[in-house]
Amino acid sequence: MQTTSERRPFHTNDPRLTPIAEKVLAGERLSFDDGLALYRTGDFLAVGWLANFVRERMHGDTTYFNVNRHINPTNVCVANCRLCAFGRKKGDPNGYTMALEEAWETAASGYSEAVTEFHIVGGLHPDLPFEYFLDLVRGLKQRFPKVHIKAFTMVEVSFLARRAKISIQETLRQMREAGVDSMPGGGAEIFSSRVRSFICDHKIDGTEWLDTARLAHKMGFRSNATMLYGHIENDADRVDHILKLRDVQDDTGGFQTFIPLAFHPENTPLDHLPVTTGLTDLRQVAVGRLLLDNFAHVKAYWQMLTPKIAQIALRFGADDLDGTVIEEKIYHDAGATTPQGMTRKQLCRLITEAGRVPVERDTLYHAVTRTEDSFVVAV
Ligand code: V47
Repeated sequence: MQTTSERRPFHTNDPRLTPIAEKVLAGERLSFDDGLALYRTGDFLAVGWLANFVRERMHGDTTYFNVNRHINPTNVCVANCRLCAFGRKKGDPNGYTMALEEAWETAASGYSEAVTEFHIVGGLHPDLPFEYFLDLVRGLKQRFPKVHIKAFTMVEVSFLARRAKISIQETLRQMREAGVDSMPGGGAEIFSSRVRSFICDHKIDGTEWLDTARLAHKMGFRSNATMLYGHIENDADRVDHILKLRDVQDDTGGFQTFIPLAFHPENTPLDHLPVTTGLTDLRQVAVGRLLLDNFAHVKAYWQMLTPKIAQIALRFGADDLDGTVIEEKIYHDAGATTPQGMTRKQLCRLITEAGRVPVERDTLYHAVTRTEDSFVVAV
């Protein structure tokens, strides 16, 4: 089949891709089987071409990044997930829990870069009361009223609700009152119960993750959605995961960004598994872009992909690189060798050299313009 995009004609030597390409070019929704074919075809560049076509139709050359700081208040966690190198059991000498003052100081130590977002996630601590997390957020809002607080995954929300013996709805209501503005996409892993029962058996199941996201969206929160790949899942598990996200998005429209996360096995009980390859990483970005026709953004999280693969991903469907990410811990505990942060200048260079146009954004994708020592968000 020969069709033209603005740049060059589409071509594939895999006949399975021809009807898929027709749907993509016509803006039609792809099916489960289309998703499987995109994973299984050997014509990897054709998959990338299609994802890039969609990405450019939605965003042109614009590529987003933000200036954010990660805060992980504790690594003490009851979940003991096989996928994780970050969590520690209570009493472990390498466990830590920040006093509130310490968490606020940690936030302040990155403020010189004028961050627009605090990204807060942590372990499921057996003893910390819900009030600790609310006070943490209240204190941040008081000290940094202009900074957006993206905090607590669906897994943490569900855990905190259970500990506080209140409903998920009431938990979300109190979080919002304390100052949480939106929620990160972590903890989704892979929704398949077969996989989940092996990689994170004590975590909420996929249905509960999706129901919590649905409820949060209906209460007005925006959130992200992740998919952890490169462990024991198969292609059908990945497609199933992505289509479940698409279903919730049809219902709520509350997801902003899809973020595929490559499994890093080092220092986890699954350290015998190989790390993902560049082609596998790029394919997740591309398939995500093609199946998630109702998601505005696909993020190439450079901390996990490496800056080099993330840069190429900007031509395979991604329109967002995440951010400066001061002090990432979760991947670095699992052996990531990427730097723990990047400056705005370094990120802009990656984007520009990929032939794209960098746009600094806030968490909700409003453009940010910088003055000498502050920032202004265009609404
Ligand atoms: O939920 C944990 C993953 C996630 C490992 O919403 C691991 O903007 C690989 O969700 N190897 C946390 N992955 C990170 C996350 C995230 C990151 C960036 C942006 C956003 C956002 C969210 O990291 C966990 C889990 O899926 N993870 N351990 C590991 N060994």
